[in-house]
Amino acid sequence: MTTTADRAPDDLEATPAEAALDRAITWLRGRQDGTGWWKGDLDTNVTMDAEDLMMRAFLGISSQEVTEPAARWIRSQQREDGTWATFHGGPGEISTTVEAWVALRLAGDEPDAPHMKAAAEFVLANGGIESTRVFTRIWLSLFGLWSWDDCPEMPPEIMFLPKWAPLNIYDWGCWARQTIVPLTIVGTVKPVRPLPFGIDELRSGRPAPALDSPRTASGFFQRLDKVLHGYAKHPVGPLRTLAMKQATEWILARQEADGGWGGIQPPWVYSILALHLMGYPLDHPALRAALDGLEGFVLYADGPEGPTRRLEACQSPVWDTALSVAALLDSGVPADDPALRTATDWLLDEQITSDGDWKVRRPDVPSGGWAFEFANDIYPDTDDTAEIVLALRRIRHSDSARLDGALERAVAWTAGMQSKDGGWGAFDADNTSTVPTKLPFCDFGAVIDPPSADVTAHVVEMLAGEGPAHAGRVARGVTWLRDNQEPDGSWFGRWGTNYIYGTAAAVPALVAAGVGTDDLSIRRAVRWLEEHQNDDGGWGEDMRSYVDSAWSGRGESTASQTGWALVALLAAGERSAAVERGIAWLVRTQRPDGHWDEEYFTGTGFPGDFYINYHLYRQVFPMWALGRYLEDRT
Ligand code: R03
Repeated sequence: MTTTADRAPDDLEATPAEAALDRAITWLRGRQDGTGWWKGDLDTNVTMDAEDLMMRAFLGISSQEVTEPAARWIRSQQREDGTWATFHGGPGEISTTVEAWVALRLAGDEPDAPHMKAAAEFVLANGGIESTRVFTRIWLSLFGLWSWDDCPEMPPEIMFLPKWAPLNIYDWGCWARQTIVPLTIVGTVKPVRPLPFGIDELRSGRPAPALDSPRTASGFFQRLDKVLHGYAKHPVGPLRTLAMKQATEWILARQEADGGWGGIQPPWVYSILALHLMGYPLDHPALRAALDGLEGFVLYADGPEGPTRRLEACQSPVWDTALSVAALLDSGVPADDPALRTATDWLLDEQITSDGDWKVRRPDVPSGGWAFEFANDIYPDTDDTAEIVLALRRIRHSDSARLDGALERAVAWTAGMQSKDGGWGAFDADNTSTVPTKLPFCDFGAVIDPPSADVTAHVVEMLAGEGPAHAGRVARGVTWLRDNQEPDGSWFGRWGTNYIYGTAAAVPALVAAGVGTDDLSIRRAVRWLEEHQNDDGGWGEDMRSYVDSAWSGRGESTASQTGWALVALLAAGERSAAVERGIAWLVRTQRPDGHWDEEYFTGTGFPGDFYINYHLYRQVFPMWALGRYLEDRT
């Protein structure tokens, strides 16, 4: 077959889709690091930067070199109405706006400046700091701007709970686990370091809301919280000391090679605070590495007002590399292309061959997964691992024994991480207890990691290609997917937005697992996608679909979501006018340099609460679609 990669970009016989794909290949090749990986910027929201400035103020290490460009970035993200949002085009969000306001006060902005007054007005109109999330009020408490008595307790004695007991730390999603362990220390010390300003401008004076009924789980835990507050004033001393020591050791044992924890900002920052409060000096090797390592998550840019500095919540090199390898392969780049070979070698070096927290629930499963980030050996995830296996199975490598061995190991790990219900969560098996979600502490973000349709689909698609040994697991995964299809024919997207993402994962997986393209579940998915195509030919879905089902499958067209929808339709065997119009949208909206623009966020950190703009999604997913579309026709 003649691949698009074989053709010169100015080939007069290339169709518009072929020419677009050629330009896209060139753009993506040009973005590979010399050592083999791809990494797009990962945009989230200004709580990252606000908390960085608050952390520095708390530790007494603020500097103009950090504060000024960070404040400039925060100001640049404020919208006309004075608010900050958690995604492009989203509504003002109160906790984000409060944290940004405090950070700008730290940077010297005066409360009567117009932009600060506008922010304060929005905060007051929406219930004041009394209405912010627990994490925001913990930050305020560190400075005496909120009372520790009015923050939910999270006692360090949670470290003593055995792994079968409700609420033990292994019943929490790994990101929540890594966050609450250091926060038990912070919340026990309850430090207060006053600032030279107050935040009365943001107080509504509203009394705390009434407790829920004692017969509900949330009402029960609200009352338990009062008991724990009492206990915190007179704890059994030696127990508390031992618990704090265990928490500290747990944290130290999980520090990664880059100085951080879990490859994500919250545990990183709270672990720094916890170690510091346990008496570790800032020049202790663990804290030195942690503070220096944070610098690796910083993105610098030149804004219209001067240099800016912003912090990534997380970094996605492994994920981006897997998606990019697949994009190039789909585009017809040969399986032994040098760019793919260096990417493969880099990925092979990243494979995790040591144990992590996942082992608590799956003690008999040997290691072999991949994590999302550069350094996160304790928390590999099944989603990254599945996508890597899918991509690398198609690579022709000079050391095929090494590649095969690595993939065998990865397949065994992923298979072993299947949950009892037949699905797959991202980081742990059977992380399904809903008890943690009922705590008053947990008012932000998912705190458990149960199986989701997108992750289950990626794993099913991968295992389906791994031979009959996995047929039983695949069959149970297929049943899980069938059982979790929405009544309208779509699937929920846990880590990408939203039903378009879930559906784009599920359809190719079911087909790979042998479900016929004429099966009713596939037909219903196709119909849902076709019904949600925009008039311009693209697809888009607003983040609001996570809180309001009227937004399901609806929103302005974006490159990544159009790519996803097409991937699903093509897997379903569709060669329809809808497909042609989608392809035409991708061709029409591509930039001359082969890239696509995408201001809208299409990645999900936590449905309803935390969203991600992965900068490479706008590139790799259109390439998946164009490549698969063209491959079919040659
Ligand atoms: C896309 C698929 C691969 N996928 C991995 C995706 C990783 C996504 C980045 C995660 O970044 C986080 C940011 C976070 N914030 N707050 C929390 C958090 C966790 C991860 C958080 C929320 C609640 C609690 C603790 C921490 Br409790 C900003 C599978």
